[in-house]
Amino acid sequence: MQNTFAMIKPDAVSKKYSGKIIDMVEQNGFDIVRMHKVRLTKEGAHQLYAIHKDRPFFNEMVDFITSGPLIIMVLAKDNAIQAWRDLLGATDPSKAAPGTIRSMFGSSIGNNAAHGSDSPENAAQELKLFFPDLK
Ligand code: IDP
Ligand code: MG
Repeated sequence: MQNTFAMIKPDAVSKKYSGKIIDMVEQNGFDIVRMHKVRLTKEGAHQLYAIHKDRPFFNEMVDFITSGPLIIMVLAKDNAIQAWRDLLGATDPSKAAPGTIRSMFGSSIGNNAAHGSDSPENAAQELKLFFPDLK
């Protein structure tokens, strides 16, 4: 079993898609190890998105991710990091495969409903940032 870090972003939370997304988590064989509804501070957003700090839309990302409550989760499954990325679909919902979370619940490349760590290194970092007590 592997852990990954997942987040239901403010767009999907405000549209009341959380339950549908959590249902997909469970139906696709992930175990929900931890789950919290939280609000990110600017500082938290800067830490989460540190790897994107030189992108032209960095401030837009920070404003969006701090715009409302989000749901953070630790998900466990065999090969969880890749499996969750596969279930998310492409970053741009209009390019995401049918049946993926972003294709079903995302509305733009920024407002794309959910997040998942993209590598073991980033998963370790994101899990430590949001769930520091997790062993
Ligand atoms: P990922 O979430 O699929 O890993 P990344 O390239 O790591 O995609 O980008 C992180 C997040 O930044 C995306 O999920 C999306 O919310 C936002 N983002 C990516 N590209 C754009 C863009 O061109 N405009 C606005 N926001 C973007
Ligand atoms: Mg990424």
